[in-house]
Amino acid sequence: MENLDQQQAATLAAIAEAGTPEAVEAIRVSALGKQGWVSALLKSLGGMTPDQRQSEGPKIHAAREAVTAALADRKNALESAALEARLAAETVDLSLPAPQAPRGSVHPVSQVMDELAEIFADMGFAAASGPEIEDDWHNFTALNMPETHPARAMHDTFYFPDKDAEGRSMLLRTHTSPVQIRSMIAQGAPIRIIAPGRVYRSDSDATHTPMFHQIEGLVIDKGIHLGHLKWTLETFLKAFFERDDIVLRLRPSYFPFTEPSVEVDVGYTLINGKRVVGGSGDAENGGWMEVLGSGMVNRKVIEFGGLDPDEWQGFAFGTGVDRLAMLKYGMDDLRAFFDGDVRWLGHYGFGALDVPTLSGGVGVRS
Ligand code: 2NL
Repeated sequence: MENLDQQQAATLAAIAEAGTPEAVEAIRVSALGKQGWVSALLKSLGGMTPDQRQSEGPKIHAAREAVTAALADRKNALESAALEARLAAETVDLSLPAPQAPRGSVHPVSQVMDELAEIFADMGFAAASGPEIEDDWHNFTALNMPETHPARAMHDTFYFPDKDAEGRSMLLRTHTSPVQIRSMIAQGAPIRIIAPGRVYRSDSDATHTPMFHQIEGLVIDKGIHLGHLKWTLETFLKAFFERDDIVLRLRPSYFPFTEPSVEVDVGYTLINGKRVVGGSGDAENGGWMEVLGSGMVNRKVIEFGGLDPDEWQGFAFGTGVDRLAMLKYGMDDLRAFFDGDVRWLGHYGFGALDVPTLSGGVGVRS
């Protein structure tokens, strides 16, 4: 059995020296493999007398265990060393500056909608929204627009081919007024809301796009009169254009949903051939520009909203967000608003963090 001790010592020494997993595997085969010396010794037990077997068996088994354990230890050690080497080689330098990702910008229409929401929130108006696919009752009938009203024609409105379950014609809303009808019915009075959003009309030329953005406002309460309307719109326009010298001109007009109806003009001054909002439109170099339509809510509309017009009165107004944005930020082509040209957006867009606030300025640009 000297032979066994020698072979075991030689094998353990070889294992200790093995530098690669392949070398460890070769030693395993030479010792424990079918032709290996440990396997040969185990087989030799079969030809021994019981006495020999009793004295040699434990030694042979001990040798096998010692070799097996040494192989496993060496394999583990080599694997950890390989992992350490990889970790050392593959470190990431977190202090390196990351490549600059392209940054988007906030579209002027979104920016102006945010400004409007901020200004009106300060006056106690909540922002309301509703479906862009409407039925003709909410879009027309409830707004006192009879079956014969020209705006109902296919020529002006995008209709869907199928009617809804109640037999109503379905269409793309032509204004955000149905949102306010829905609010009246759902929440009752008093009401102070704005309804900003996309609206659709079958119209397309240099100054009209089939989809555009509108904002409407609705106040319903007791004892509301034209004075409240005038103060609200004047306060809004001063905050929006960020000027104290805003002068309004109210002209009588007609809308089916308001009575009386007023068109609101704002005075501007021509500076280097450009219209700058502010000052009386009657001054030299001045002029008037229509910016809003409004009026006292028609009694019939209050009734369609489920309220008693002898108890509740109100005013409403509406205007185009795209046009407001053009006026304030000096863009002169409406169609560029919907082209999605990133160069245009890069020039006219706003930073995502330039959130409009009354204290910081609603129209800040960093
Ligand atoms: C315009 C004029 C206007 C309204 C919208 C309205 C809504 C309800 C009741 C009564 Cl629910 N009125 N909205 C009133 C007057 C004018 O818009 O020139 N829009 C672009």
